[in-house]
Amino acid sequence: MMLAATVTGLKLKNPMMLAAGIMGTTGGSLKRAAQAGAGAVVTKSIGIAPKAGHSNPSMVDVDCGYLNAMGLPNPSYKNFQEEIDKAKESEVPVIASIFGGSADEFSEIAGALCADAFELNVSCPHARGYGAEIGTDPKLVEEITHAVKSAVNAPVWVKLTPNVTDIKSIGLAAQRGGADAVVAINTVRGMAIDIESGYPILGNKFGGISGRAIKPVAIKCVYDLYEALDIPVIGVGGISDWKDAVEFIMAGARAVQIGSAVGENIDIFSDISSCMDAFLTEKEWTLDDIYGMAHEV
Ligand code: RRO
Repeated sequence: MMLAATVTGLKLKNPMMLAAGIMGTTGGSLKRAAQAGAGAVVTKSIGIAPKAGHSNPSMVDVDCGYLNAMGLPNPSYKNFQEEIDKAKESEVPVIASIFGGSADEFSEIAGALCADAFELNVSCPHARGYGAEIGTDPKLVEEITHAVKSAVNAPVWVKLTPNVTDIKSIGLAAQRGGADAVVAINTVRGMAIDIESGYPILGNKFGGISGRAIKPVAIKCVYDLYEALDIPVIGVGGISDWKDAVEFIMAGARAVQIGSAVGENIDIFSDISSCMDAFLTEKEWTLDDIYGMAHEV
């Protein structure tokens, strides 16, 4: 296979990673995704203190994807290093997704964890004081990125929200703060209502959409960020087969992450790898050839 890729210095056997939030709470499940062929795995977002999350229902199947408002459930960084270490047994890079309410919280968590890279979650669409409430403010994004860069000796990725007018300005803020890459996109704000009762379905009333429905939104964000930034873009949002992954790379993604579709088929990583490899061989293209190809026209 000719799919090896280097992303912010991390060597990946293929550019398909497990996205944050899916199977990412235990070392065992992260290891399972790695064994299924993921080139790297990202943990569930981890914070300062243990958190139960929003009340149920916290996830619902909607047309073309899922709507979730999990509410950042996590065991806290103080109880998480052993899960990262267990995931490391799989010998693929393990990226710690972290969230906080301030630059100090982000750097406390990152400084205490040992991981191959950190993904800063400044993009959860439904968490008061966290996520997108921070990630829509370029000054805060720059400050947090800079603080984490000073606290760790590992690549720092910043995961962006699409729920903004201009994602490029947030990407540029991450770049100014010293980010090694940006990850685009987190879920798109959404809502569903039960027509029998007239009530919002989610316990939190609204949440974030993932899955097929958001792929074109993500492709446009990746395309715009590729043009605006000097650092690599990692694409995520609605990838469900190898053609989607190729499309993201052509839009300008150095690597991609897969979340919702893993729930239906854990073998998606190896399925995509073998089909992408066959496609590149048939076209006589390399990964580098298709990287950003859509910008050449
Ligand atoms: O836990 C969540 O509810 C959640 C997070 Br942290 C996130 O970043 N994105 C999302 O859709 N849900």
